[in-house]
Amino acid sequence: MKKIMLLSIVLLAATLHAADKVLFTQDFENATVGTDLIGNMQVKNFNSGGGAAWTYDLATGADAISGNASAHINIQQAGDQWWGLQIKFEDPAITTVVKGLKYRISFKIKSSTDNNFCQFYVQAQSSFVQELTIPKANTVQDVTIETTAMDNSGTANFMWAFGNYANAGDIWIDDIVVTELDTPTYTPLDYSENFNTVVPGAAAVGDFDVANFGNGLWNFSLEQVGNDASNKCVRFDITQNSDDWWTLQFKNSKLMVEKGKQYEIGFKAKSNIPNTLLFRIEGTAVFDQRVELTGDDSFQTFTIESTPMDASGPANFMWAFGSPTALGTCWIDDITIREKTPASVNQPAQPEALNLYFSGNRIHFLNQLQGTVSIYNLTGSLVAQQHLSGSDCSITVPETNRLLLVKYQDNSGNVIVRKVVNQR
Ligand SMILES: [Ca+2]
Ligand SMILES: [Ca+2]
Repeated sequence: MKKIMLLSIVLLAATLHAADKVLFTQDFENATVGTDLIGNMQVKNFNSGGGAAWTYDLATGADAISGNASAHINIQQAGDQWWGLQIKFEDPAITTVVKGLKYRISFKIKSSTDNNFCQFYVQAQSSFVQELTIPKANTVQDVTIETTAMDNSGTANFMWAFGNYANAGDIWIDDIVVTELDTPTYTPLDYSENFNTVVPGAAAVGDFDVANFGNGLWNFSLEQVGNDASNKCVRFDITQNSDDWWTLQFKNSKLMVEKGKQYEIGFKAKSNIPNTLLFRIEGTAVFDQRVELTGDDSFQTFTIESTPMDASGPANFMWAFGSPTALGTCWIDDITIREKTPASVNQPAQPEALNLYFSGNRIHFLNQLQGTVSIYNLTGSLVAQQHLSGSDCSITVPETNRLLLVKYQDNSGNVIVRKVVNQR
């Protein structure tokens, strides 16, 4: 799946783990330019027949974007194929990747034009691709890309592809570092969006895509909530709909879920008329729940608990406004998506955990106890009771009893009952 990610977002990438391993670096300081080469990077036009044309060299001195030398290309024509113009590094001794591991690629890049564009690939052992917009001209930008897990082990190539894009010009690249990431430690999903600071795009609000699958019409915008200028929500004006639930979708496709986990989805929604929408999780499991909106123009708060996921992987968290949502205006705010914390289950204490003996006029407890011990005789009368804390405790009981019942209740309410015979 291709995703466009602005550089400012990419900058938020994680810091290095302790066991991460740097695979290769290239700062071009000692690089030389050869045929289809800058240093050990292949720089090749595969699509001159399709109109692609570029030159390449080292930018040095004041023209370098880091240190005294940087890779530089000048694209005259991007051609008609994405794969036409490639900067690529592939070396079996260096770029061997491992199935299941992820890789981080960081580099500096500068463009002579606004909104330049390339695609970054890790090929051969994965289908990873990241579309990369370089929004601002003549500004050196630090980019960090983190791949998905590799599908296979073996030699991979790390590639910047510049073909088939109208906005060409000069590109400088430097300080490339490729790092193999240690097996990621699992962190529970904990996502929230209050829409107060997001900037809407043509078909997205922050992390959420606003999708129209053809048979509907709607507009979306950000709208202030009440009198609080700092509080925004998303407004949807639906003017055409279809018989399909999937026509109009508001969804976050960037989240990963774990097999067996359940998710709690919180949000606020309102509608100007009594209305209904469908909340849906798609991907590793399909989970649906209808949401009824009263139409009284005040936000209702919803909490939805999913069923356990069938598998680990990417999932869509979706609010669908197709049928039977009626035409009208709906608003959404304050979305939270969190892994459900398992309720703590009181495990019944095991009878063998109660290690005791009865001797003389005392019952001795040898193991760690935190709770109340009640002693009954065989007619059911309470003969002694005491709160015990710690190990090596004892309770005094009437010596006349040969057989007693010991009831131990721990502080969580778990109960063990044992018969105990006086050893004298
Ligand atoms: Ca350099
Ligand atoms: Ca808000």
